[in-house]
Amino acid sequence: MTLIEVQVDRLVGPTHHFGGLGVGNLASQQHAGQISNPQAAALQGLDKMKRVAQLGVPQVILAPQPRPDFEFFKRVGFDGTETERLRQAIQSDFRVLSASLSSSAMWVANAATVSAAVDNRYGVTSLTVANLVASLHRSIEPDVTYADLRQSMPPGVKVMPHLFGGAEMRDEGAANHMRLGSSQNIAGIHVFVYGDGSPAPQQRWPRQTRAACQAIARQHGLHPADTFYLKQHPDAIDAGAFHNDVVAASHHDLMLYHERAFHNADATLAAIDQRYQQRFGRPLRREVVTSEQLSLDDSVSAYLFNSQIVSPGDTSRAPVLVGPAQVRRHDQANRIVTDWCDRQLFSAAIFVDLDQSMAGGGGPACLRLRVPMTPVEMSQIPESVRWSESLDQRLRQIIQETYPTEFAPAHLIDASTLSKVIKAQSALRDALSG
Ligand code: SUG
Repeated sequence: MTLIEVQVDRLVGPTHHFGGLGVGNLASQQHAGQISNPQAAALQGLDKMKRVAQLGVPQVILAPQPRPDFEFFKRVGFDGTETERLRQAIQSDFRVLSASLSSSAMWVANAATVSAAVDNRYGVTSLTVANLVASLHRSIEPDVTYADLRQSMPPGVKVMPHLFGGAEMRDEGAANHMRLGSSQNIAGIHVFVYGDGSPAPQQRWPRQTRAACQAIARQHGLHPADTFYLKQHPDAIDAGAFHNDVVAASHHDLMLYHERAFHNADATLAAIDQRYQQRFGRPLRREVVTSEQLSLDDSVSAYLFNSQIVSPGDTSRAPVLVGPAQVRRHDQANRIVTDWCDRQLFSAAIFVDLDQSMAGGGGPACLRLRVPMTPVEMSQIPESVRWSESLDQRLRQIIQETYPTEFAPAHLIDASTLSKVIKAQSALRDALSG
């Protein structure tokens, strides 16, 4: 029996903007205050989904989370009607305003951590929604994420609410987790990556803790012998790798990473190799990129490791790498991809323009959550959220008709902009609920 990685993306919302809110995220900080183009951002996301779906990969689409988040205004002390709360935020607290409008839920690699049914003691495909407590704007995502995943996943899939425990349990989901396996329905090997503990980064706050990783492994009932923990290298966090998927990627038996992605990892990596070999009867393929080939700084600016790796529907083909256009424009990064393709690690490399997402620090891999499913589970995904040519067309039309082409939070002073944003979001929710 096979196991297929379903790709779940969330549409970029009409209030996508550059708030500079991403903790330890250089692109987010560099673009803070620039005017965004939500319409282009959403279309770029849809273009990527189309490229992936056309490879024969199952693609699920979620609607943007509703913004502004009027409940959040209330919880931080703004009262009155929705319009009054919004006006108070505009007048007195830019960070709260910006957080309430953030489209950051589009980066669904941070939505949840996932294990396949075959991986865990309960025999149930399991997801733990990430609490995202490291940043103000992302901490408002989990409740809607939970509801959306419940609705869009097959009925047998277990979606668990986010971890409790505040900063000590801070969790950013699949961006800090790698499932090594194969296309067979055989238990995978789980590698969790955390950033806290000694040695600590000098300049930035690690967003994922070891305690959170361990709690998720327990919740899912993962087998301890199949579960490993790696510490992010503090230099990588300081260089702007605010998530592991900025300096490492994985797919089935392939693990790609920068030589400075992990701290003191040799023994754990050797144990992972051994486990993989025992389980799958062949070696894990570990591809290490040295600093000489590509510096940490350039890994962060080109986002090579944030490429999305997918197995095409034509199973005779090697996986396809879907990289950000920035990689093609970067000589060294591009050379590495060419070498990987020459050596048949990938049957093709496709480059996609995601400039609007990249400016917030999100590449192709940030924009998707992988959920490994059996064909039976896949057949139970609600039709309304599955990518199809006609759904793609409908969503594009709504976005072209309703999304602003320029946006900054202060634009919401204008009541007609607010009403357009709200209309756009509800039209998309309707289109995706069948
Ligand atoms: O959490 N950016 C996101 C980017 C997330 C990328 N995800 C992965 N690497 N998987 C973040 O920092 C930018 C928001 C702003 O600039 O206002 C932001 O939230």
